[in-house]
Amino acid sequence: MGGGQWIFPEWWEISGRAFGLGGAVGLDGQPIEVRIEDAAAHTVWPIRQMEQERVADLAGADPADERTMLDVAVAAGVQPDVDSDGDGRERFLDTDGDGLVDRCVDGDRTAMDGRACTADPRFADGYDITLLFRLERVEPVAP
Ligand SMILES: [Ca+2]
Ligand SMILES: [Ca+2]
Ligand SMILES: [Ca+2]
Repeated sequence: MGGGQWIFPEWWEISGRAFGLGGAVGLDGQPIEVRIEDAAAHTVWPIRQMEQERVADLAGADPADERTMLDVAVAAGVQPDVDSDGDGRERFLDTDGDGLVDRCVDGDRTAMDGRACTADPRFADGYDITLLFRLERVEPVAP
């Protein structure tokens, strides 16, 4: 998506749950209103997409910022927690402390050095992400 404000990947696989369901039915028994108070959406964000999402594309970010969303997650101490390719959990490291991942360790412990390692197809795990929503009912105000 253009505009540089869309940080989420294409969610080709997503599941959701809704809590606090309510509503009302009309005289014919058909629903006339459905309310959802809380909801959760779940997906796995693959390494392949995270290493393509640049921080610089975010609104208000420094265009010279080379970090990707994977770099940001790794710098925050968060490693992928979903073994998508079944070879064990992969690890990503920033060995020189510049904020950019430069070593990838595959599930079988094979290490690959260099910035380009994150684009190697052997690295295919992902981050389990759940987004929680609280939906508040509002009354529209006339303009
Ligand atoms: Ca793996
Ligand atoms: Ca580095
Ligand atoms: Ca792998």
